Amino acid sequence: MRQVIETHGFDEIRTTESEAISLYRDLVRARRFDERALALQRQGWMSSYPQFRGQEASQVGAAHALREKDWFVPTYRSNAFQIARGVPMSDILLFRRGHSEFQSDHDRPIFPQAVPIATQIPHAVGLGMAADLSDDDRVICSYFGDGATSEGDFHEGCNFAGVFDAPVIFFCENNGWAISRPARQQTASATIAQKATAYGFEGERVDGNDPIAVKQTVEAAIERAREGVPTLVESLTYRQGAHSTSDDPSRYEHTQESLPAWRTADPVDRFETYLRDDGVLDDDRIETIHEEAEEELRRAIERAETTERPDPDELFESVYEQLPDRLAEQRAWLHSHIEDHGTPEFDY
Ligand SMILES: Cc1ncc(C[n+]2csc(CCOP(=O)(O)OP(=O)(O)O)c2C)c(N)n1
Ligand SMILES: [Mg+2]
Repeated sequence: MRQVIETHGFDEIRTTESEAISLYRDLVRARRFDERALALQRQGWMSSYPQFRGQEASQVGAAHALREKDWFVPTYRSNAFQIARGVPMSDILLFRRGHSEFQSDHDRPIFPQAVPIATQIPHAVGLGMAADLSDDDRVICSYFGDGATSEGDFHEGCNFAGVFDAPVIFFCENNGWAISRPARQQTASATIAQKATAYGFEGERVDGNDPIAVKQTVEAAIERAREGVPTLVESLTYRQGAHSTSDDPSRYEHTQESLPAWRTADPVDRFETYLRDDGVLDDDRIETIHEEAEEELRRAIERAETTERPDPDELFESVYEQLPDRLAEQRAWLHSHIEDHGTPEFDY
């Protein structure tokens, strides 16, 4: 497993000072976003929110490895990746206020967030096969959790990618939990990474709390993918918060005594300490980065608040050309409800 946190000197770990600061800035942007988003949800400002606290490095590091043209195929917990990839924070907030499409005109190749577990994995493989068939050297990076590895879609996606040499990175964020189910009860395999062997490609474990290690792992996986060899990355990280704002972790034991300290360590604090020790960051610089992130967030919230609310009819679009009777009835009910009671301002 790559664990470079004990290594010192940026030459040794193949990164530059400016890249290290850029990683740190994105960790801070992601962390502040996550904290504020949780508070906004609690105020009834937006719908249910899945925190990613503790997983920032596992996402930001990989986002820095991807090239502009590469596809990112996210889950509901991949917001830190999207922030680092340049998706405006307002878009992420608006998604949680009912907008299904990005509202800004950013042009990053990113799929919609998948909420059904593992369904995005075969989509990612299809994208990879399409890229391969059209001689396009794009790589597809698909995120999912430890729980997703128990789904048939995971197996089918990996099997197809191995058989058809699809340029895909299967990025499993092993955050220790699938809601209340500890990861150690998810599989009888010793590791998730080793499952790659059965599919005929590479599997690698990485310290997911170390953004530089994650970035280097994904860079190597991109190179392999371009040669037609997929990689299953198991990023060892930790979900510090609840599963989502609908979860009550006090109903299950939300600690895992058996995990080592590096696994549950806070990735933002740890990287900050590392960069301070190396003389790359000082108080002033850190304060400026936090202030800039706060200002960006303030503008994103303002933009989200001043964006017109989505048309409730959008709920019924995009899936069926012809609405089935059952959904047509529900739409008619919604219309009469709005006519009688109006559209509620805050009803999350
Ligand atoms: C197909 C499907 N089954 C069940 C669920 C309910 N569900 C939502 S999140 C979750 C756990 C997923 O755990 P993991 O894959 O480890 O991702 P994490 O939430 O830890 O990021 C489950 C079972 C779902 N969304 N989709
Ligand atoms: Mg999980």
